[in-house]
Amino acid sequence: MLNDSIFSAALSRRDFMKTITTLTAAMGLPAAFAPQVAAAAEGDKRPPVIWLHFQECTGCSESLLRSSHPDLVAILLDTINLEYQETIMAGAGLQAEEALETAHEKYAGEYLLVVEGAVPLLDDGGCCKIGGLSAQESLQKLATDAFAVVCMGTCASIGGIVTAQPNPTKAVSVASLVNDKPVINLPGCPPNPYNLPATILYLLTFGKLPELDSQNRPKFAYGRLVHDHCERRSHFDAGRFAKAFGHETHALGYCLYELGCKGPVTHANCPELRFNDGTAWPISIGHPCIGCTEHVAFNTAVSDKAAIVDPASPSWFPPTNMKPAGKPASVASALGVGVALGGALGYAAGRGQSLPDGDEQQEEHRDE
Ligand code: FSX
Ligand code: SF4
Ligand code: F3S
Repeated sequence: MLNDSIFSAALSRRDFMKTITTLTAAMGLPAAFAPQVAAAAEGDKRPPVIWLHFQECTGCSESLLRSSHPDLVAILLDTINLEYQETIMAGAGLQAEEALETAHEKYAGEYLLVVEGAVPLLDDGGCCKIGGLSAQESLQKLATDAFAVVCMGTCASIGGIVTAQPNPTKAVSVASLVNDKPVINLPGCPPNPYNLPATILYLLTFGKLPELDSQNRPKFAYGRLVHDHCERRSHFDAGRFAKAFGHETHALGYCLYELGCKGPVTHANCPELRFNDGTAWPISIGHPCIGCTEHVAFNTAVSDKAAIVDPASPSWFPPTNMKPAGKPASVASALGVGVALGGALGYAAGRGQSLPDGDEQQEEHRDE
């Protein structure tokens, strides 16, 4: 077992409950469920986990296990029985292969198989072999006896950067090769560090897998659009857009849609949970969302504009009386400028005038 963590010893009860409460919220549950989740985390049931790495950058492990998340890592490692994980295990070579073989036999039918990375099919997978087995052989062997397969990251879930054109290794996602087991996809390059512990704790707390969407992603983590929870959304709704990286409109924190933000078509919980101990996420530091949890990423230029299906604010947004300032040109073309849209859409359609330049936008901003 790899669970004797240097993090566990330093975890106070207060820190434990704080992180459990965050994980409870990450599962979409009210805070009242926190004691139940805590009991599951502290219980005797510790699901065995075998964790494989194929074609990837290990950023998924890194974002989860890095030391800025000591409480999260401590809870994860105390909750599961981590039998094999190539990034953090001390063993190597034959010793590591024996550990994998032992865990496979001992926990057949019980273990959770966590996989990072895509699977290359070129030349019988010769470009990614571990312990004499290609990634595909290894996956087939271990998925067969798994209780369920968790695809950690976009590469494993949908192919990600590894399968980006021209896909030189003819790689495919893990999810596309597993047909006879429950598959849970946790895309993101990397996925939010809370998503794996939340998924495992959900399983332990309720004895069942979380509800999944049509792409096998837990709805609690991937049920919302980045755009609908983005801190720059009020700028989008008011028509204030960053014109270029480094431009004053960018420095003022305006909406990044014109710079290619894919938030309007991306499902993820980044705006709420953020990364690096909740301090930052791509949009908070001025970079457009590239849609890393979706197929749109890696085969679309960062600067390409996302299609806007519905420019209106969600109905659950508070009403706004702000005077609209403009709208991005691609929104106009997507809608057909001049089309009269009723109700909430009328607000967006009313912004049919040309996009003000940066100075005008700032003037607008200062007037508020
Ligand atoms: Fe892929 Fe993960 Fe991106 Fe990297 O394991 S989803 S390249 S963060 O490391 O697989
Ligand atoms: Fe946020 Fe991007 Fe939506 Fe603008 S387009 S509000 S930056 S998610
Ligand atoms: Fe990925 Fe977009 Fe979140 S790029 S990390 S889904 S903000």
